[in-house]
Amino acid sequence: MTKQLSVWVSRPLFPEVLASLAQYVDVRVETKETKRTPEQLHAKLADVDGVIVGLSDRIDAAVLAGNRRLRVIANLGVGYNNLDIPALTSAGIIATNTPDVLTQTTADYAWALMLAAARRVSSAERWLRAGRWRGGMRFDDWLGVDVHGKTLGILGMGRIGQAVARRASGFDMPVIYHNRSRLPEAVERECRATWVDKAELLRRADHLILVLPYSAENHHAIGSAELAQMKRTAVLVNIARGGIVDDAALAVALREGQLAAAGLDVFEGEPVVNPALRELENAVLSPHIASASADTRRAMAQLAADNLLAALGYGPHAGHPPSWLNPEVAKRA
Ligand code: 8YV
Repeated sequence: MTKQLSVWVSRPLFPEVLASLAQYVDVRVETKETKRTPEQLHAKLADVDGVIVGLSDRIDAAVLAGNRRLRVIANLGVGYNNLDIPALTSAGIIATNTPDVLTQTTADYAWALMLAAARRVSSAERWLRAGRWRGGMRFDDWLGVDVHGKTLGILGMGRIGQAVARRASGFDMPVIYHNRSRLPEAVERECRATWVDKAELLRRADHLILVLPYSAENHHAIGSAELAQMKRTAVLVNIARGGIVDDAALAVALREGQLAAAGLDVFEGEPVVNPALRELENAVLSPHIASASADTRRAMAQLAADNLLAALGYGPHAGHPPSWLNPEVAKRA
Protein backbone atom coordinates (compact mmCIF):
# COMPACT_ATOMS: atom_id res chain seq x y z
CA MET A 1 0.00 0.00 0.00
CA THR A 2 1.37 3.44 -0.86
CA LYS A 3 1.60 5.65 2.20
CA GLN A 4 0.95 9.34 2.13
CA LEU A 5 4.15 10.54 3.73
CA SER A 6 7.77 9.77 2.87
CA VAL A 7 10.90 9.86 5.00
CA TRP A 8 14.60 9.64 4.18
CA VAL A 9 17.11 7.91 6.46
CA SER A 10 20.68 8.98 5.74
CA ARG A 11 22.37 5.75 6.90
CA PRO A 12 21.45 2.10 7.56
CA LEU A 13 19.51 1.55 10.79
CA PHE A 14 18.34 -1.47 12.76
CA PRO A 15 15.70 -3.41 10.72
CA GLU A 16 13.18 -3.39 13.57
CA VAL A 17 13.44 0.39 13.83
CA LEU A 18 12.93 0.79 10.10
CA ALA A 19 9.96 -1.57 10.36
CA SER A 20 8.42 0.65 13.05
CA LEU A 21 8.66 3.58 10.63
CA ALA A 22 7.36 1.61 7.69
CA GLN A 23 4.10 0.89 9.53
CA TYR A 24 3.17 4.52 8.90
CA VAL A 25 5.33 6.09 6.19
CA ASP A 26 7.28 5.25 3.05
CA VAL A 27 10.93 4.85 4.01
CA ARG A 28 13.98 5.42 1.80
CA VAL A 29 17.19 4.27 3.47
CA GLU A 30 20.74 4.87 2.29
CA THR A 31 22.99 1.82 2.25
CA LYS A 32 25.92 3.61 3.83
CA GLU A 33 26.80 6.69 5.88
CA THR A 34 28.75 9.22 3.85
CA LYS A 35 29.55 12.92 3.92
CA ARG A 36 27.19 14.52 1.41
CA THR A 37 27.59 17.95 -0.16
CA PRO A 38 25.00 20.66 0.58
CA GLU A 39 23.68 20.16 -2.98
CA GLN A 40 23.27 16.42 -2.44
CA LEU A 41 21.48 16.98 0.86
CA HIS A 42 19.27 19.64 -0.70
CA ALA A 43 18.19 17.11 -3.34
CA LYS A 44 17.64 14.33 -0.78
CA LEU A 45 15.43 16.58 1.37
CA ALA A 46 13.43 18.03 -1.50
CA ASP A 47 10.62 15.48 -1.73
CA VAL A 48 10.25 14.00 1.75
CA ASP A 49 8.25 14.93 4.86
CA GLY A 50 10.83 13.89 7.43
CA VAL A 51 14.43 12.76 7.72
CA ILE A 52 16.67 10.91 10.15
CA VAL A 53 20.20 12.26 9.92
CA GLY A 54 23.48 12.09 11.82
CA LEU A 55 26.51 14.20 12.60
CA SER A 56 27.94 14.03 9.07
CA ASP A 57 24.77 15.59 7.62
CA ARG A 58 25.12 19.35 7.99
CA ILE A 59 21.70 20.97 7.60
CA ASP A 60 21.53 24.73 7.27
CA ALA A 61 19.53 27.43 5.49
CA ALA A 62 21.19 26.71 2.12
CA VAL A 63 20.29 23.00 2.31
CA LEU A 64 16.70 23.93 3.18
CA ALA A 65 16.33 26.73 0.61
CA GLY A 66 13.01 26.49 -1.22
CA ASN A 67 11.92 23.36 0.69
CA ARG A 68 8.20 23.68 1.44
CA ARG A 69 7.57 20.05 2.35
CA LEU A 70 9.98 18.96 5.08
CA ARG A 71 8.40 18.93 8.57
CA VAL A 72 10.91 17.19 10.81
CA ILE A 73 14.61 16.49 11.15
CA ALA A 74 15.40 13.76 13.70
CA ASN A 75 19.08 13.74 14.66
CA LEU A 76 20.82 10.52 15.70
CA GLY A 77 22.79 11.91 18.61
CA VAL A 78 22.47 14.14 21.65
CA GLY A 79 24.85 16.71 20.14
CA TYR A 80 23.27 18.60 17.25
CA ASN A 81 25.93 21.04 16.08
CA ASN A 82 25.29 19.66 12.58
CA LEU A 83 21.87 21.35 12.63
CA ASP A 84 21.33 25.08 12.23
CA ILE A 85 18.45 25.26 14.72
CA PRO A 86 17.51 28.93 14.07
CA ALA A 87 17.29 28.15 10.33
CA LEU A 88 15.10 25.12 11.00
CA THR A 89 12.90 27.04 13.38
CA SER A 90 12.35 29.89 10.97
CA ALA A 91 11.48 27.36 8.26
CA GLY A 92 8.92 25.82 10.68
CA ILE A 93 10.76 22.49 10.77
CA ILE A 94 10.78 20.42 13.96
CA ALA A 95 14.24 19.35 15.18
CA THR A 96 14.85 16.51 17.63
CA ASN A 97 17.85 14.73 19.19
CA THR A 98 18.51 11.59 21.30
CA PRO A 99 19.39 12.63 24.88
CA ASP A 100 19.42 10.40 27.99
CA VAL A 101 19.43 7.01 26.23
CA LEU A 102 23.19 7.31 25.58
CA THR A 103 24.32 8.98 28.81
CA GLN A 104 25.54 5.91 30.72
CA THR A 105 27.14 4.15 27.75
CA THR A 106 29.02 7.29 26.75
CA ALA A 107 30.20 7.79 30.35
CA ASP A 108 31.43 4.17 30.40
CA TYR A 109 33.43 4.84 27.27
CA ALA A 110 35.04 7.96 28.73
CA TRP A 111 36.35 5.73 31.49
CA ALA A 112 37.47 3.10 28.98
CA LEU A 113 39.53 5.70 27.13
CA MET A 114 40.94 7.18 30.34
CA LEU A 115 42.01 3.79 31.67
CA ALA A 116 43.37 2.65 28.30
CA ALA A 117 45.39 5.84 27.80
CA ALA A 118 46.68 5.94 31.38
CA ARG A 119 47.70 2.26 31.40
CA ARG A 120 48.93 2.16 27.78
CA VAL A 121 46.56 -0.64 26.79
CA SER A 122 46.49 -0.03 23.01
CA SER A 123 50.20 0.49 22.70
CA ALA A 124 51.00 -2.65 24.72
CA GLU A 125 48.60 -4.69 22.62
CA ARG A 126 50.17 -3.44 19.37
CA TRP A 127 53.60 -4.39 20.73
CA LEU A 128 52.46 -7.87 21.75
CA ARG A 129 50.65 -8.53 18.46
CA ALA A 130 53.80 -7.51 16.59
CA GLY A 131 55.51 -10.50 18.27
CA ARG A 132 57.85 -8.33 20.32
CA TRP A 133 57.19 -9.97 23.72
CA ARG A 134 60.11 -12.36 23.76
CA GLY A 135 61.08 -12.37 27.42
CA GLY A 136 63.63 -10.18 29.12
CA MET A 137 61.08 -7.47 29.81
CA ARG A 138 62.40 -4.87 32.22
CA PHE A 139 60.64 -4.27 35.53
CA ASP A 140 60.41 -0.60 34.68
CA ASP A 141 58.93 -1.12 31.19
CA TRP A 142 55.39 -0.16 30.29
CA LEU A 143 54.95 2.20 33.21
CA GLY A 144 51.68 4.04 32.98
CA VAL A 145 50.07 6.54 35.31
CA ASP A 146 47.63 5.55 38.02
CA VAL A 147 43.96 6.31 37.80
CA HIS A 148 42.72 5.38 41.31
CA GLY A 149 43.21 8.03 43.92
CA LYS A 150 44.06 10.74 41.35
CA THR A 151 42.09 13.91 40.75
CA LEU A 152 39.50 13.63 38.00
CA GLY A 153 38.72 16.86 36.14
CA ILE A 154 35.63 17.26 34.01
CA LEU A 155 35.09 20.12 31.57
CA GLY A 156 31.37 20.30 30.80
CA MET A 157 29.09 18.97 33.51
CA GLY A 158 25.84 18.13 31.77
CA ARG A 159 24.17 14.74 31.97
CA ILE A 160 27.15 12.81 30.60
CA GLY A 161 29.69 14.74 32.68
CA GLN A 162 27.68 13.96 35.80
CA ALA A 163 27.52 10.26 34.89
CA VAL A 164 31.31 10.27 34.43
CA ALA A 165 31.70 11.92 37.85
CA ARG A 166 29.46 9.41 39.63
CA ARG A 167 31.72 6.56 38.55
CA ALA A 168 34.72 8.15 40.27
CA SER A 169 33.82 7.12 43.80
CA GLY A 170 34.72 3.49 43.08
CA PHE A 171 38.22 4.66 42.15
CA ASP A 172 38.58 6.92 45.22
CA MET A 173 39.03 9.92 42.98
CA PRO A 174 38.19 13.45 44.05
CA VAL A 175 36.30 15.21 41.24
CA ILE A 176 36.67 18.81 40.17
CA TYR A 177 34.68 20.29 37.30
CA HIS A 178 34.24 23.44 35.32
CA ASN A 179 31.02 24.52 33.70
CA ARG A 180 29.76 27.96 32.75
CA SER A 181 27.20 27.65 35.52
CA ARG A 182 27.62 25.81 38.80
CA LEU A 183 25.42 22.80 39.43
CA PRO A 184 22.90 22.97 42.27
CA GLU A 185 24.53 21.96 45.56
CA ALA A 186 22.48 18.77 45.82
CA VAL A 187 23.77 17.59 42.43
CA GLU A 188 27.35 18.53 43.33
CA ARG A 189 27.00 16.49 46.51
CA GLU A 190 25.55 13.53 44.69
CA CYS A 191 28.37 13.63 42.10
CA ARG A 192 30.92 14.42 44.83
CA ALA A 193 32.22 17.14 42.54
CA THR A 194 33.61 20.59 43.28
CA TRP A 195 33.33 23.54 40.88
CA VAL A 196 36.63 25.26 40.03
CA ASP A 197 37.55 27.85 37.42
CA LYS A 198 39.02 26.61 34.15
CA ALA A 199 42.60 27.54 35.04
CA GLU A 200 42.44 25.58 38.29
CA LEU A 201 40.85 22.61 36.50
CA LEU A 202 43.70 22.52 33.99
CA ARG A 203 46.34 22.91 36.69
CA ARG A 204 44.98 20.32 39.15
CA ALA A 205 43.43 17.54 37.04
CA ASP A 206 45.41 14.31 36.76
CA HIS A 207 42.85 13.08 34.27
CA LEU A 208 40.81 15.61 32.32
CA ILE A 209 37.68 14.49 30.49
CA LEU A 210 36.01 16.81 27.97
CA VAL A 211 32.24 16.49 27.80
CA LEU A 212 31.10 19.88 26.57
CA PRO A 213 28.90 20.56 23.53
CA TYR A 214 30.51 22.08 20.46
CA SER A 215 29.83 25.75 19.77
CA ALA A 216 31.82 28.56 18.18
CA GLU A 217 32.65 29.67 21.72
CA ASN A 218 34.07 26.24 22.59
CA HIS A 219 36.19 25.98 19.45
CA HIS A 220 39.72 25.05 20.58
CA ALA A 221 38.73 25.34 24.24
CA ILE A 222 41.84 23.18 24.68
CA GLY A 223 44.73 24.57 22.64
CA SER A 224 48.46 25.00 23.21
CA ALA A 225 47.98 27.61 25.97
CA GLU A 226 45.64 25.31 27.92
CA LEU A 227 47.79 22.21 27.35
CA ALA A 228 50.79 24.09 28.71
CA GLN A 229 48.95 24.60 32.01
CA MET A 230 48.33 20.86 32.50
CA LYS A 231 50.52 18.47 34.47
CA ARG A 232 53.16 16.58 32.49
CA THR A 233 51.70 13.39 33.99
CA ALA A 234 48.12 14.25 32.99
CA VAL A 235 45.83 12.28 30.68
CA LEU A 236 43.35 14.10 28.42
CA VAL A 237 40.17 12.43 27.14
CA ASN A 238 37.91 13.88 24.45
CA ILE A 239 34.54 12.21 23.97
CA ALA A 240 32.79 15.50 23.18
CA ARG A 241 33.37 16.87 19.69
CA GLY A 242 36.24 17.39 17.32
CA GLY A 243 37.16 21.06 17.23
CA ILE A 244 36.98 21.46 21.00
CA VAL A 245 40.63 20.39 21.06
CA ASP A 246 43.25 21.85 18.75
CA ASP A 247 44.44 18.47 17.49
CA ALA A 248 47.68 19.81 16.00
CA ALA A 249 48.62 21.46 19.31
CA LEU A 250 47.72 18.28 21.19
CA ALA A 251 49.96 16.18 18.94
CA VAL A 252 52.87 18.51 19.72
CA ALA A 253 52.16 18.37 23.47
CA LEU A 254 51.98 14.56 23.44
CA ARG A 255 55.13 14.24 21.35
CA GLU A 256 57.08 16.61 23.58
CA GLY A 257 55.94 15.02 26.84
CA GLN A 258 53.97 18.06 28.00
CA LEU A 259 51.20 15.56 28.68
CA ALA A 260 51.41 11.82 29.46
CA ALA A 261 48.70 10.51 27.17
CA ALA A 262 45.37 11.16 25.50
CA GLY A 263 42.26 9.14 24.71
CA LEU A 264 40.38 10.55 21.75
CA ASP A 265 37.07 9.45 20.25
CA VAL A 266 36.40 12.62 18.22
CA PHE A 267 38.56 14.67 15.87
CA GLU A 268 38.63 17.93 13.99
CA GLY A 269 37.51 17.16 10.43
CA GLU A 270 36.65 13.51 11.20
CA PRO A 271 36.69 10.97 9.64
CA VAL A 272 40.06 12.43 8.67
CA VAL A 273 42.43 12.23 11.65
CA ASN A 274 45.49 14.45 11.96
CA PRO A 275 48.42 12.21 10.84
CA ALA A 276 50.56 13.59 13.66
CA LEU A 277 48.13 12.06 16.19
CA ARG A 278 48.06 8.75 14.37
CA GLU A 279 51.81 8.38 14.77
CA LEU A 280 51.81 8.77 18.56
CA GLU A 281 52.02 5.72 20.81
CA ASN A 282 50.66 7.71 23.76
CA ALA A 283 47.38 8.53 22.01
CA VAL A 284 44.50 6.02 22.13
CA LEU A 285 42.29 6.74 19.13
CA SER A 286 38.80 5.48 18.28
CA PRO A 287 36.35 6.34 15.49
CA HIS A 288 33.58 8.24 17.36
CA ILE A 289 32.06 5.17 19.01
CA ALA A 290 31.42 6.36 22.58
CA SER A 291 27.68 5.67 22.27
CA ALA A 292 28.15 2.44 20.32
CA SER A 293 26.84 -0.38 22.48
CA ALA A 294 24.19 -2.60 20.92
CA ASP A 295 21.53 -1.55 23.43
CA THR A 296 22.31 2.14 23.25
CA ARG A 297 22.57 2.48 19.47
CA ARG A 298 19.26 0.60 19.17
CA ALA A 299 17.66 2.93 21.73
CA MET A 300 19.04 6.00 19.93
CA ALA A 301 17.69 4.80 16.59
CA GLN A 302 14.28 4.00 18.11
CA LEU A 303 14.11 7.39 19.83
CA ALA A 304 14.95 9.15 16.54
CA ALA A 305 12.21 7.13 14.81
CA ASP A 306 9.71 7.86 17.60
CA ASN A 307 10.53 11.56 17.40
CA LEU A 308 10.07 11.55 13.64
CA LEU A 309 6.75 9.71 13.73
CA ALA A 310 5.45 11.89 16.57
CA ALA A 311 6.31 15.03 14.61
CA LEU A 312 4.38 13.67 11.62
CA GLY A 313 1.39 12.90 13.85
CA TYR A 314 1.80 9.15 14.29
CA GLY A 315 2.38 6.75 17.18
CA PRO A 316 1.89 7.06 20.94
CA HIS A 317 3.50 10.54 21.13
CA ALA A 318 1.65 11.99 18.11
CA GLY A 319 2.19 15.73 18.00
CA HIS A 320 4.66 15.68 20.90
CA PRO A 321 8.11 14.42 19.89
CA PRO A 322 9.78 13.17 23.11
CA SER A 323 12.97 15.19 22.59
CA TRP A 324 11.92 18.28 20.70
CA LEU A 325 14.72 20.85 20.40
CA ASN A 326 12.68 23.76 19.06
CA PRO A 327 9.19 23.47 20.58
CA GLU A 328 8.48 27.02 19.48
CA VAL A 329 7.74 25.59 16.05
CA ALA A 330 3.98 25.31 15.86
CA LYS A 331 2.76 21.77 15.40
CA ARG A 332 1.89 21.34 11.73
CA ALA A 333 1.25 17.61 11.76
C1 8YV B 1 26.98 10.15 17.64
C2 8YV B 1 27.34 11.64 19.46
O1 8YV B 1 25.78 10.77 17.39
O2 8YV B 1 25.25 11.68 20.53
C3 8YV B 1 26.19 12.32 20.09
O3 8YV B 1 26.23 13.56 20.16
O4 8YV B 1 28.32 12.22 19.17
C4 8YV B 1 27.26 10.20 19.11
O5 8YV B 1 26.37 9.48 19.85
C5 8YV B 1 26.96 8.79 17.12
O6 8YV B 1 28.23 8.31 17.26
C6 8YV B 1 26.58 8.71 15.66
O7 8YV B 1 27.46 9.48 14.87
